[in-house]
Formats: sequence, structure tokens, C-alpha cells
Amino acid sequence: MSSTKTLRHAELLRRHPKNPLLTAKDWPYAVNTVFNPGAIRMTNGDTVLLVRCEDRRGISHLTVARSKDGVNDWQIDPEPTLAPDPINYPESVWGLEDPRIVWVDEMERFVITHTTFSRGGPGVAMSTTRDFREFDRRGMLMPPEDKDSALFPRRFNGRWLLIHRPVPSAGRAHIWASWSPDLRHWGDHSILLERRHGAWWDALKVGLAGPPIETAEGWLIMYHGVRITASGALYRVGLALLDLDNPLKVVLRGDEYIMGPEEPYEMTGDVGGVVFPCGHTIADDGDTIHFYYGAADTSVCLASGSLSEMINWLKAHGRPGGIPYD
Ligand code: BMA
Repeated sequence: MSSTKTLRHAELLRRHPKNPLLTAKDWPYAVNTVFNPGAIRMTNGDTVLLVRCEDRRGISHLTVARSKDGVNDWQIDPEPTLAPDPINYPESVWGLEDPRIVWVDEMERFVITHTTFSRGGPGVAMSTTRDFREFDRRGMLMPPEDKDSALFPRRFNGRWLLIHRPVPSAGRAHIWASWSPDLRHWGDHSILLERRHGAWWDALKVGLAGPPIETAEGWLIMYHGVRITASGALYRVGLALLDLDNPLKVVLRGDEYIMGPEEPYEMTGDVGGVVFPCGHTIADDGDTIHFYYGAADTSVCLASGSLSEMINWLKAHGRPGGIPYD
């Protein structure tokens, strides 16, 4: 175990002083809550968030919020950008949730993987777009129950690789990876990152946070870990590093979470005790990461850090993922 003396998670990530950046009060139309946004930086430098908005029925849709600096002056679409369409897409009847966005050079499109809440439970769906105005909806990729999905932005040996998080009936859930030759047929499923056991902060479920981040040292991933307590679930965020050429190999996994709910806006809301990142942007220096997260299933917040510091922290506080030590 790494000692608490050397734990620097509080310094690793800096919450923005303007948090929460966006709440239901900022929305141009009536919603219950706004949270868990996907994020991407456009070539002109603008930040685009695809925000999960829960309406007052309880059904979620996704709406674009754009900003020049990723903090101020959000231009929010006047109506839902990507909404459930139960007639044409029955799998979306109870809503669209928690998008992750990647730019795929080969397709010259953004690929959005998101939860689609069907009558049979939540599964993973894919939509693509060039402009966040028109979308090509490709339906459900992974049947219920499955969530927390992102596509790697390029192929490995000719095949696409998807991260996702099926939930077995026992309720405890690991992060999985699956391969596809065509983004339609998926197979060769395997566990990528296991939940831990007992008292660990990530003992109940783990799920991907934002999409994998390509660095010289490997694919950096943030993931959420859930632990059940007497007063409900705690959602915190941890780090792992995957091999650059073989992302199924977990090079390092941090023992300790790097961020947990602490601030009042993270502790209080529709679901208190939750920080839930789904997307990030990288600044021009190639190192500063701004990640956007849902706080307490109620608002959109921002925290920033440095990719090199996060990797250095993992080297000090992590160990190879395949070794059982929990
Ligand atoms: C998870 C997801 C998230 C949500 C979190 C806490 O299962 O559904 O969308 O933020 O629970 O409620």
C-alpha cells in the first residue's frame, strides 16, 4: 500500500472555482438536472459538451453546450440536441445517458457512445456526427445491462476496440473490452479491469470515466469506482495506464482514488456522494487536462490536472493490473 503521507490526490486535480459550471437554472428550457457530459475540443478551440439532461419525467436526453474557453459564456442548444426517439429507436424509450465522445480520423467523424435506456434495461448505443447537429444513430451495440463505454480512436491490427461495463445479475461489475472488424459485430470479449473486493473504494463496480487518453507512455484511463456505505453509494475516480499497442494489458493501476465527492455540490443533489466524469479536453500544451464531471447527478463541474503528473502519480502509487492483491 502507498502511504497516506505521499498521497497527493488533492493536488493532482484542481476543481474550478466557478463550479458548478452549469445547472438546470442555466438551461434555456425546463429540465430537472444537467450532469455527466461528454466533452471534446473542436479544431477552432471551442469546447463542446454533450450534456445529459434529465427532464421532469425522469427521462434523459443529450444537449450541446458550447464555450470558447470551456468555462464561460456557454451557448446551449435551445432544445434537445439528441433526444430519445422511441418510434424509430425503441431502445431509447427511457432515455439517452452519459455520452463519451472521440474523434476518429479514419471516419472523419465524432463517435459518441452513450447509455440507451430500453424497456429491457440500459445498454450501450453509438451515434456519429460531424457537427453535433446531425447524427447518424447506429442503435444498440451492447445489450442490457451495459454502460460506461468508449471507443478507442484507432484500430489495433485492423480491429476496433470498445470499452464497456456489463453488469451481471450478481450486481458487481468489471470493465470489459470487445473487438469489432466493422463497428457492428462485436466479439472476443474480455475483462479489462476488475472491481476489487471487501472494503476497497472500488469494490462494488468499476466503469470507464472519459475516453482513453493516448500518451507516449500508454493509454491513460480514468475510471469510477463504487463502494456501498450505510448512507448509500460513493462514486470516486481512479487511474490506470494501458499498454499503447496492446490496451488489454493494464500496465499500472492506482491503489487509491484520485478524486472523491467532497464539495457541497458533490455531496448534495439528486444523488449525493457522486463525482462522475465522462469527458475531457486537452489544452494546447498537450499536457493540461480539463475534465468535466457530473456532481451529485445534478450539475456540470470542471477539474483540471496534468497528464504527466497523473502518470508520475501512477508510477508512485500504482502496480500492474493483472496481479491479484485485493
Ligand atoms: C450510474 C450511472 C450514472 C450516475 C450514477 C450515480 O449507475 O447511471 O449516470 O451518475 O449511477 O447515480
